[in-house]
Amino acid sequence: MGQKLLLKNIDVPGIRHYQAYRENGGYANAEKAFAMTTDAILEEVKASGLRGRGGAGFPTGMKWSFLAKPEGVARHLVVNADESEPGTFKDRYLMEYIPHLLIEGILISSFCLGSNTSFIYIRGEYAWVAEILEEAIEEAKAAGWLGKNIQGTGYDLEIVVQRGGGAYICGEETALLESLEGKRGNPRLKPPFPAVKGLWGRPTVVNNVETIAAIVPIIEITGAEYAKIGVGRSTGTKLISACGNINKPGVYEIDMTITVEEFIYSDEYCGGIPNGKRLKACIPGGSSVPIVPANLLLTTAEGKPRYMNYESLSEGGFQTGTMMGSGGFIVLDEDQDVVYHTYTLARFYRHESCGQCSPCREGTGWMEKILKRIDEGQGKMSDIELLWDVQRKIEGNTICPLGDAAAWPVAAAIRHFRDEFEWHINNPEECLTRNFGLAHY
Ligand code: L3W
Ligand code: SF4
Repeated sequence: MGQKLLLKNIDVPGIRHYQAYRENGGYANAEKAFAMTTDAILEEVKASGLRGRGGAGFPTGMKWSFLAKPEGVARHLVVNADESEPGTFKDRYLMEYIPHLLIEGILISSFCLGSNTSFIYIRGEYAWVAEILEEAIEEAKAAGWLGKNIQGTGYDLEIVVQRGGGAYICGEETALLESLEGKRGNPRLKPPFPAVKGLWGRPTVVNNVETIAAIVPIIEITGAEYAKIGVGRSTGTKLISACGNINKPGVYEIDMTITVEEFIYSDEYCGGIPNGKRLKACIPGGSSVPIVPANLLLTTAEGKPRYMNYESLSEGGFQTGTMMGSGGFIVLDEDQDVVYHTYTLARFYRHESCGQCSPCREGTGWMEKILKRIDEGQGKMSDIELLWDVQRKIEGNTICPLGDAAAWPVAAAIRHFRDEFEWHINNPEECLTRNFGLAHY
């Protein structure tokens, strides 16, 4: 059983509310942080090796140290709770069941960064979770953990919960900031990074929900102890939301030392594949990362076991590896049709493209159309090369990572499952009568 830091109290009755959270050690780490200097808190975060849990894995301590501090200009912390990546639902779980962990994390982080107004930007579809957060914020305020002169320290903090309007692109940090400013959620060109020029042009740290929640155990056990959990640059614990063809879908906290095979087959985690079916493929990090076939998922191209961490999952690069991404682990069994799933993902990215850059706006539409006709048995062999060509022209040529995210699954599907594309083209009749597909992910 791996060490639990974020979910250790998740089964405590009433933990959603202040009283139970406080009785189980809640806000003790905020108290501890208030007795430290802001530099000392930053040093703990750096020492922890914590990497951003939203998908990019950027070192949190480094991001915080980039925060500009011009005289007389307010700074902000913005928590990215716009969790919209297909297959990803771990932030919802944290916010829904233990909201005070996030609030305590925001409190410590905001104190360290010098933010007096911090924001939680939550996807609009999580309306009931926004209400849970608002209730928890009121409870924290009533107990003196938010508002003016918190616990007599002289430090003031307000947390504003802002609901999104239903656009996936607003999970991209600069689109999120635009949306928070009341504008259309179009990504900005970077640099400047938000740490220098963010919300209303002010220095802003944007971090994922899980990243900010992890600040609480880092203060509790120290950065050095946190860094001892996990392996290499994959320190601490990671939440994985597992779904698809598995016996036990759900959210798991892992310490990043377990193998992928253990994660899929052990009863502690996914509990294997239903009905004795064989594992076919997996998208381990949310839909924006390359799909890999079972053989390359369980072992690397060199035959070494693959582990559930940033380095091991990406070993082999895009030719034979994949990515940890946001930790949205989607398992496909032998009955799943990769062409169909690639088509549904292409449809998703076409729908969610903000349309600012031509390669993404036009390319996602082309990929959807080509995949649709192949999926429906109306494709021709030259479509495979055309699809390959279109995805290559998107990757690396866009303002934000949505373009890459749309291209990578298509590239990986062709690279690893070309025979399935050919089968669709050679068997048009069967394409129309098959009944593949996962109900939800
Ligand atoms: C200051 C520098 N800050 C980098 C900051 C930057 C950002 C972070 C990472 O995309 C990925 C994407 C999705 N000075 C800096 C600096 N920063 N250099 O570091 O930046 P970046 O550009 O590597 O990534 P990103 O734009 O944050 C995120 C992938 O995640 N993804 C998305 C999942 C979506 C969810 C969701 O719905 N919750 O998780 C999954 O894989 O494709 O590649 O903060 O400002 N010199
Ligand atoms: Fe918009 Fe796509 Fe360009 Fe991102 S890559 S800015 S989503 S058009």
